[in-house]
Amino acid sequence: MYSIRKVSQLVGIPAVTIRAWENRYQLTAPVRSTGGHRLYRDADIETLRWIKQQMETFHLKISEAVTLYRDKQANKPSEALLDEPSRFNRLTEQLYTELIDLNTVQSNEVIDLSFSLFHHEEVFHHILTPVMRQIGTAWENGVISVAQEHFASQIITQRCTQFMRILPMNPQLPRVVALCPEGEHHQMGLMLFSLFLRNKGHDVIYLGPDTPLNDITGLIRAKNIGIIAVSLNNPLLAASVEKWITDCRQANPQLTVVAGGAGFQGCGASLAPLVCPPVPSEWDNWYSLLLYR
Ligand code: B12
Repeated sequence: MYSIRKVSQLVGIPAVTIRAWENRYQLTAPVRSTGGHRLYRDADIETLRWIKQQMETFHLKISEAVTLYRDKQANKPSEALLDEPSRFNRLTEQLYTELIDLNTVQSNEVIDLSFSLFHHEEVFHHILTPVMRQIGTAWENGVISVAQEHFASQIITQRCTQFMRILPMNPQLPRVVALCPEGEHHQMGLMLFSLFLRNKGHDVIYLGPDTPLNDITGLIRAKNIGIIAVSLNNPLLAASVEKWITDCRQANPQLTVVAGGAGFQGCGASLAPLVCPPVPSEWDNWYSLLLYR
């Protein structure tokens, strides 16, 4: 239990404001100590933090933030105080600012807020992916350093990986290995597709960027892999990857290979049917057609 002074320090809201919100909106419900002082629980602190973040991120009045809070409590979609694209944009901008300023805590807070407001798929596609695009472009244009890009990539992939861990798994479904071949460092597309498969219940062994293909051959048998997801951006690597995929399928006829990313765009006829559409909204359709035909 925390005193009002401690709560004020922890959340950065003056004690007088906490009391005013309490009287006006019953946001927090402290118990009283024997001396009559207010005592708050962790849940009260969470509530106040959430409200404060809403007000700062979306420039909301307290009454508007309270409305959002009540909608969230009731599991009700919010009456749009701001339309959805503007909310995505605000969160994307804020996350970008925190990431390039190397602020671990604040970056994670913006991501937490995003997950508290939207479905996780919306967060991946409308907030984390645009931020990654912005970061990559800024890096290529020399606006941000390698250190800033690494920090941002690291935080974003870490948060996506956490999701991989918590989504429920269906052991009946084929196990997947997901990788970018050696030399390929762009991993956001692979991560999104891996999350898509995890969401379906597949066990995904996520190997990520820059993976030597030679190492995979043994792993397919040892781990009873049913699906390999390969992501490629660099078309110069396409020929060698295509050869590896062909050899791999010959050696393991039961294996399903899914190829994705701009690097496969001009690939040969043998690989073309394995290339998945780049637009995530088409993945569902493609999934039912190819994997379970
Ligand atoms: C972020 C980024 C980086 C980051 C990557 C960080 C990371 N950890 O992933 C960093 C800064 C490291 C980087 C480095 C480089 N980059 Co870069 N980068 C980008 C950027 C801005 C965004 C890529 C991204 O994350 N997109 C978000 C994901 C979700 O989208 P996506 O990759 O397009 O994937 C979609 C689909 O293709 C599909 N998909 C992808 N993979 C798979 C896999 C499967 C199985 C399936 C089903 C679907 C699927 O799903 C996604 C759905 O939206 C793009 C430009 C852009 N605006 O796209 C350039 C871009 C990809 N980079 C490029 C280049 C050239 C480089 C460098 C060579 C730059 C350099 N001068 O050194 C290096 C190469 C690094 C390497 N060896 O791989 C070029 C690639 C051109 C090409 N095709 O060869 C691009 C297009 C920029 C450009 N305009 O020229 N980059």
